[in-house]
Amino acid sequence: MKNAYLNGVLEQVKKRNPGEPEFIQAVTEVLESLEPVIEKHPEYMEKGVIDEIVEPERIIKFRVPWVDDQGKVQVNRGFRIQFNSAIGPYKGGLRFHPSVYEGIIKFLGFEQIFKNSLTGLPIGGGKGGSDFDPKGKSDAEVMRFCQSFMTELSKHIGADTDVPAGDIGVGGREIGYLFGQYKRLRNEFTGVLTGKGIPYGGSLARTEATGYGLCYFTDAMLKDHGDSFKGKTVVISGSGNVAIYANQKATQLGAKVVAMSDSNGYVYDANGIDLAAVKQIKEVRRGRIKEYIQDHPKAEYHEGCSGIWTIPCDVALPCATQNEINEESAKALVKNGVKAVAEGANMPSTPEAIHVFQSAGILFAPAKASNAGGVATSALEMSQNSMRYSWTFEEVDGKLHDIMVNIYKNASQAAKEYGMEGNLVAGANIAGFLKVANAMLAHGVV
Ligand code: NDP
Ligand code: 2IT
Repeated sequence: MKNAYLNGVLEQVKKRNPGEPEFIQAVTEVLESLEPVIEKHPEYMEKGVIDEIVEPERIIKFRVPWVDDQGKVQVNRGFRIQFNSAIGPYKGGLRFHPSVYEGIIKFLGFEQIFKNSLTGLPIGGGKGGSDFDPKGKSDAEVMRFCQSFMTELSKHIGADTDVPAGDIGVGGREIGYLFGQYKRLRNEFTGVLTGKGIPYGGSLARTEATGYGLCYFTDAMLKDHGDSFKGKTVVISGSGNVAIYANQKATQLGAKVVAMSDSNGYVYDANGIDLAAVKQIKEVRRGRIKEYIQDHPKAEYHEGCSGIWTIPCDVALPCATQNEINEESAKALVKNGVKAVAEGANMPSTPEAIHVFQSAGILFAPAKASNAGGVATSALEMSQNSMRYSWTFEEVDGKLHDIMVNIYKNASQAAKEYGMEGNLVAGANIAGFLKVANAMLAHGVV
């Protein structure tokens, strides 16, 4: 980065957030993208908007005690980072995974500001979670954990204040327990969480939204370059919520998905992954992806996560976790002829991997833009809750589709306007930033 002011902001962020490499990584990328913006609009620098935007408005950190099935007390740590409320109530998921610490929630909350802005809907940025590991826990243990987590969280959220949702390790089951506890504590039935079950205020198509949205975005990007999903070979990492519905939509759009994974390993099925089997393993049995080969003898299972990127494919959709594609994996994808990489997970490509894709001229869709369909549909769930009304699946899916095509257009337009045509990383960061920054300017410094 050449700009001395932006370098100064980054130095300050590094000093204030030691031991949080994921947060520094996310901030560095955004600040780099903002160089041409500062040159054209020095007011964002002069009025302190950039100094403010890298500092969360509020960090809530709390103890989560719960009793396991053996009667033993367990203690986890809970977080909610309310990062930016310039354009709407804080909005973003909750992640339950043993790797969660403040730096992970901070990076996710920071990314969420720009992603939520890109959706065009009135939602600010936030994120939360816990180092609780739902794997191997009984339903009753998960319920007691969720109730304890919400007992504290309920003091800080609300339908017009902060609206959490799911992320890794938080799906329909967890949202149900969290909602039940909020309702009990507050005696109020509002849209305080999204991703709710359909019988109690959930939106149709929210379950599918992130994966579907990722494919709508990728399709728009491919079409803009005279191509489409038809006949493409696709590799998808992960086998959770995002991965499953990305597979479903890519297949509907004419592609063949040949591989999926979990944190232990990946399966390769040259005939195309049998998605019903994956759903049965992951959504119904909460099992491991290697169980797939038990009734698919022609499929292969390999231990380890990174090997999935050595499978030749036209389109790669990383849908598991941060930094899952490093430089070496990116080079393997390029060598094998990948045409497009679109991020379903948050920050799945390292900066070095992004550099490899962009210098090879690969179409690259950054997470903030390409995975925004989940939170966009969450915002549609909030609208429906406020209206005490619900739209049909087709209505929600149609809105999601249009939102994703618009995000693609806005990100590519912003990249062009700031002299970086085709660079959707810069375009998404800039387009997401401008709306939030202008709202912050309008509100003044308090
Ligand atoms: P799920 O918990 O449903 O699935 C996560 C998947 O990723 C699982 O297959 C899991 O494997 C794998 N995974 C998780 N952590 C790791 C790890 N450290 N190393 C390797 N694999 C891992 O989560 P989602 O599908 O909801 O989330 C996936 C990604 O998408 C995350 O980055 C999330 O932030 C992002 N995202 C999610 C949205 C949503 O609406 N749910 C919206 C936008 C982005 P295993 O079962 O072995 O842990
Ligand atoms: O990363 C994300 O955008 C999410 N996990 C979804 C957040 C939401 O509020 O729906």
